[in-house]
Amino acid sequence: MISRKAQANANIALVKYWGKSDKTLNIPAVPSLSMTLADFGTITEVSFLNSPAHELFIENKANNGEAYKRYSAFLEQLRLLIKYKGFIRAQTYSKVPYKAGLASSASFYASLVKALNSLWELKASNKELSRLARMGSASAARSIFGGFCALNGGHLTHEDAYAWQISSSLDLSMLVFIVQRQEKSISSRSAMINTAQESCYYPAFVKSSAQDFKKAKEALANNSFELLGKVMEHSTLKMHASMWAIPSPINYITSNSLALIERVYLLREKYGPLAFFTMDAGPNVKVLTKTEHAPFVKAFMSKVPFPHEAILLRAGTGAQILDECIS
Ligand code: 2P0
Repeated sequence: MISRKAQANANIALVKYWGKSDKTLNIPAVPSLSMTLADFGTITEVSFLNSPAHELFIENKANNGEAYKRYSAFLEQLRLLIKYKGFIRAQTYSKVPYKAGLASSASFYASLVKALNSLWELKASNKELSRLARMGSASAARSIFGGFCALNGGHLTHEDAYAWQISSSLDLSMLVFIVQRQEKSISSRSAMINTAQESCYYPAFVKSSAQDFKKAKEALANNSFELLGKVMEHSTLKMHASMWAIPSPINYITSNSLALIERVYLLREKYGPLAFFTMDAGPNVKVLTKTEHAPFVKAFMSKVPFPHEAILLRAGTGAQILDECIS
């Protein structure tokens, strides 16, 4: 059986994508900027299937639920684009907890597209793969690339909505504090659509995102960790504030998340701007620091009085084809 296997790492947004300008093509309403993490991702193997439907296996278990519906709809879009009529089986294995605000869909769709590119012999560039991955999950466009990565947003065509790598000499690490592994009650997809439709703060989030994106790019170009950290926290809090400003508010922040945020504030008060926090669509908190300060920051942050896991991750590579096959 012909199969192809690819690996892609999760990425964490420093400037957040939240909301879509086109739901069918899945085009983000705002530009975003991220860091791809090392050794924190998903492996997906794809093969041709002689059956009347696509198949999806997550951690060796056949999936017929929401994940399958989304995967299957995505494959239908791809098949139309590339004019392919057959069906696909995907088997996927991940180090990233599912639906916990830790970018599991980004690493899945990036690895899926990378593997399909090889299986279908598309010979597509990474720029083109980022467009395709975006249709599965917009943040996946950024996981095609390693290091720091930008993704276009706004009223764009499919052609113009792609991701690209941004070079910087900053050597940063991300401390991922897992305070909850359970799946979130509301998916980021529903939450962002709801926010865009209902939040009185959302227009301000959209308007100010271009400025955040510009500042973050400048910070990377000038190796300014402090500016990058400040922009990241600003973007994070605006995103969450916009979710709170809905008649039926969406809240991902728990008391443990807040305790971690306060500990970051305390760290800065005592030792200066060594670390900045971010959060996504879940209660887990990520702390950005220079790699040289990471062990100190981890030890300081870990003194919070509740159970948690702290994973220290450096910047990682983009999506890659793996030689050996799972089956
Ligand atoms: C991001 N998030 O920029 C933002 C910040 C979560 C918070 O992208 O609907 O799974 O599949 O395009 O990419 C999570 O949403 O949403 C996300 P879809 P996605 O990383």
